[in-house]
Amino acid sequence: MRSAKLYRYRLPMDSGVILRNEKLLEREGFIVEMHEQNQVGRGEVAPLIGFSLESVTEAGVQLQEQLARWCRGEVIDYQTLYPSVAFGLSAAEAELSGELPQAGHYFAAPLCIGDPDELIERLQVLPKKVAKVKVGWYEPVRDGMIVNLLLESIPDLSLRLDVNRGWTPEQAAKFASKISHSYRQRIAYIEEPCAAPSDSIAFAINTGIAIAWDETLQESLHDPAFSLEDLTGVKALIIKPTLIGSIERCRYLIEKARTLGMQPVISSSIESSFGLCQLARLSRWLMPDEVPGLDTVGLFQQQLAVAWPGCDLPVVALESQELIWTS
Ligand code: OSB
Ligand code: MG
Repeated sequence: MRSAKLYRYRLPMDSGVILRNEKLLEREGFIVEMHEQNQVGRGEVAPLIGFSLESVTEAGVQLQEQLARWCRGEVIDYQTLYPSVAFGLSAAEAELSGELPQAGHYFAAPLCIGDPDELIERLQVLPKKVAKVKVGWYEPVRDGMIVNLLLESIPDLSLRLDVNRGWTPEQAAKFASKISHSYRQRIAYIEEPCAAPSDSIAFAINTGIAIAWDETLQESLHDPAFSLEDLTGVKALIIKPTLIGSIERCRYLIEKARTLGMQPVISSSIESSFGLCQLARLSRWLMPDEVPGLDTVGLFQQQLAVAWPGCDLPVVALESQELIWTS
């Protein structure tokens, strides 16, 4: 006998969260709960506005349909589903079957959006000093000086930077001119320095600073003829399961990236603490040695159902959210 429950959650965000120039006041999504033979598996489905092509409403409709079919004993065909729905359902199935291990990689790379002093403090407690800094919001010269200073003051620090395609080739060159040549290897990668992928590749070649695909990967995946071979030339590949699809699809990409010499990194799409903890488990399972990019729980005012280790925001129970469907 199979049964299922579907919750719709709404969580207030910290007042300063801005996504693609829009203020994000509230995060909305779903938690599915699948029951079979006294076992339970849960998953989060949370399309991200401005990033996912499907809306929350569209995802909810598809999710409910799929759950009803699953309860009747049918097999879920992940290839035909929205990425957010495929990810959440596959996570719930993997938990139900016991395939998704409990242990997680909760030492995510701390995310620094403004204050380098706070970052230095947070890095003290980490086993591996890897941090992520959002750059591109200020003058490229100023960003370059701050990054150079961070690398100078913490000799075992490795940095991931993210520009979200914000620089022109000239701005990117100005940034790089402030980074000492002897530190450039310690920039693990810059995510998408320029608007055009070819400019980002040229930047990497000209400066010796490695780059990673994030937006370029998400966009390419919409092409039915997508092939990861077309995206080589970068050091790392940012895998955001909510934007990519089922665990199986993420796993395929991770393995393929490795054979092509790229470093896959599991990263957040601002899931709730529940979803983030599952992503930490997924990361530990599929990439035990890789530090994931999951330091986004601090963007919320509340956690949901499961607490992120070390986070002292209040945790609201799943039962406090709206139960919209049950079988
Ligand atoms: O810019 O990479 C981004 C989260 C949601 C949407 C876009 C982005 C992000 C993150 C996640 O930066 C955190 C991380 O990758 O470390
Ligand atoms: Mg990015």
